[in-house]
Amino acid sequence: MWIGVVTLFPEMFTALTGHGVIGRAISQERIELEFFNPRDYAEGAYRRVDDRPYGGGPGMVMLIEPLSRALQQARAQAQQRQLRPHVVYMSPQGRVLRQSQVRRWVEERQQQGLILLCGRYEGIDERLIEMAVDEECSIGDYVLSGGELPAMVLVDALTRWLPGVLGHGESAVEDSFSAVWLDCPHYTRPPSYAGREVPAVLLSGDHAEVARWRHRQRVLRTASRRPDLLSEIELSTEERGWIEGAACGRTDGA
Ligand code: 9D3
Repeated sequence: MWIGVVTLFPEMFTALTGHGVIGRAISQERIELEFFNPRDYAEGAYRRVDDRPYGGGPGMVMLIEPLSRALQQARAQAQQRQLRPHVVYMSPQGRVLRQSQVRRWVEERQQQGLILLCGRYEGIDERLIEMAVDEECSIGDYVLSGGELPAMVLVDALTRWLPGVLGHGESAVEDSFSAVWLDCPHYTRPPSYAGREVPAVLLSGDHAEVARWRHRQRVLRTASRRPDLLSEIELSTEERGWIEGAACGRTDGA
């Protein structure tokens, strides 16, 4: 999957490209990131990329021309590869990213690629959004300093779904399960630490009982910590029973 990134700070992306599964996916060319810096298309001795907002007020707005030229370069590179990428503007005004959207993008855009537009300052000129942006994407309701970290979040989330990126046992399909439910608790050696024991069922060797225990933990944790997620889940009778049992104080599954 080809991803063009329009950013004033391409160096930030080494945090993503130099480490772990994403670093490996890049060196294996399962994903290709190409950067386009509006600064390289800015004019004058100062190579300005921002200016004061019409109407006044604090902060600066990214100039449309350097940004638009960088975007055109990205489109030209995509065209050379016979790609027709969507342009996604990382923006606090966008729809909040969810795992379902990540999956959709992988399915829809894997063949055609994506161009991610990272804003700085107060954002970009609205006319560029109207003219060139297909979708706006936020990663959540908190204020960051620009679109680079959100773009890295998106690339990380997308890359995990590409064929061959995750090994056995850490399949993205299995993770989609944990996109619905919160995860169960995990334990490793030693079996006893500071007087705290690993739950006996995990040492029992009874795989069916382990699976049942883990599923019940996922359900109970989701119900107590993220009840908002339950509205999207159709509960089985057993799952409903676990939740109602916990609500009246039982944690023994009875
Ligand atoms: C006065 C209003 N500004 C706050 C200082 C609005 C504002 C402008 C620019 C808020 C954030 C940003 C920079 N953020 C992003 O570019 C961004 C972002 C985010 O801040 N949170 C979650 N997702 C995203 S995607 C892009």
